[in-house]
Amino acid sequence: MIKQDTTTMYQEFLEARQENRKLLSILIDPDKFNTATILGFLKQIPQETTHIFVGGSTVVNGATEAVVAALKFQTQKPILLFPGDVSQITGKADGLLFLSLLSGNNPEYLIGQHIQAIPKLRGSGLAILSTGYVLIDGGNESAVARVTGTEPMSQQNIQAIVDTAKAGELLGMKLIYLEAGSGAKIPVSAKIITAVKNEINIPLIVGGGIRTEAQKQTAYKAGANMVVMGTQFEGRSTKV
Ligand code: 1GP
Repeated sequence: MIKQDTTTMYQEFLEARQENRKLLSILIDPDKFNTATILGFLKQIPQETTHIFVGGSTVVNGATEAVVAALKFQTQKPILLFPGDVSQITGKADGLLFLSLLSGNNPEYLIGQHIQAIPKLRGSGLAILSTGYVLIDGGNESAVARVTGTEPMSQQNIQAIVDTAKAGELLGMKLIYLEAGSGAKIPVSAKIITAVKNEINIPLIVGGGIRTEAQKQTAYKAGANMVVMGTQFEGRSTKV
């Protein structure tokens, strides 16, 4: 497949926002994924899946690239890296969510890993989507909070979350990702999603703890342009 350039990849997000089309991304954590089950996995994910994200907070070196390479043989869906750190960046994917953890005050995840990534990104052909990543309390400790050493934002403090997302937009970020953390007990509330959506003029991604159709629809109705689901489909590819 010919790699999409940044403009084409981002255009899809912009159009979805303008036309109120819903995007669905299924997240694969390479540490929990068995590539031998890939065909069955792809058959069982929802038909309306538009994107596949690959990445995790802690992934063994090389595992992300192996999963991406295997996926590229079996699906035409765009594969976007969702990396926990620089080691997970591979030019075999179509694009990269270049995540800056705006909710935390850890410089390593605001700008540090990003600088280290540049030699890998040079000439990689990856579509790079600058993403303001906002970690919100999902009712249990998330791997993101643990690995980055940052505190999630309280779901009660809606204004602070809105202001954080807006700051990301004004810094030039192309997407905002509201994250309750993989396996969150409580997904990001509809109130928060709507408040952020009403403030920003860029596409909005929401994930963490969304397991049911009803939860997914709630997020869309509240204003998410893309919903990300991971844990719900992990059981379909158990590592042996
Ligand atoms: C985590 O938002 C994603 O980064 C998906 O979360 O695994 O809870 O679906 P779940």
